[in-house]
Amino acid sequence: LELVFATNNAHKMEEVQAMVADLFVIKSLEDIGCQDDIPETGVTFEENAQQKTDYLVNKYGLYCFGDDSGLEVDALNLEPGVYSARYSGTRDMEKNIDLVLERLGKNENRKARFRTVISLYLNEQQHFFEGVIEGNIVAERRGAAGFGYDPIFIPDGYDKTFAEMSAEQKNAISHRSIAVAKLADFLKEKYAK
Ligand code: ITT
Repeated sequence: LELVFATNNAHKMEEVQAMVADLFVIKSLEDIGCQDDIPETGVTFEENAQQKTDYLVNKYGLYCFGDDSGLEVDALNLEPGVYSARYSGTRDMEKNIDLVLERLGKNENRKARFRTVISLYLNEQQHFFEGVIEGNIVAERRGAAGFGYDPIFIPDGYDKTFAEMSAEQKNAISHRSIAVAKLADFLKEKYAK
């Protein structure tokens, strides 16, 4: 089985590759010669994830999956949420993290979660898989691994931020790995040889 992963985010590609390497072959947008900036205008993770796959289905007729994800902070009314990639109005993650920390200030309620929704389009059918990990936002950045908001998020039950964990540690518990495990189970059950 070959599926195109509708992402321009190299970190997502790397994480998902490591999770499904022995299950199916992932093609990148580069592999299919797509350099487009796929529009993301939805107000839910589902809508945005499906926009990524709809785009490839409509333009190339390819079976594919897409990942829309973000950080939901309780004390910020679940922001940045679907706006995680451009919370400060730019894709500059330094600024995006600064804005979360600034808006949260000294608020004692640091509860937050990462959410991933994967859209899969296969055999003329649309499917969704979701992964969530609960945790807390720290006062200051910690760690240099991972990407995005990893330096300010500590998953429940741990004392390290995602950015202080190895890729293997993060991938063992992350929102993305939970969603990818559901995708993998589905593919194994339905399409195993
Ligand atoms: P694609 O749409 O091309 O897949 P993107 O980076 O624009 O890539 P999203 O639209 O899903 O992805 O935006 C999600 C943002 O949320 C992303 O840019 C990160 O800043 C953040 N994010 C997503 N997953 C994350 C993770 O595992 N760790 C930390 N931050 C994450």
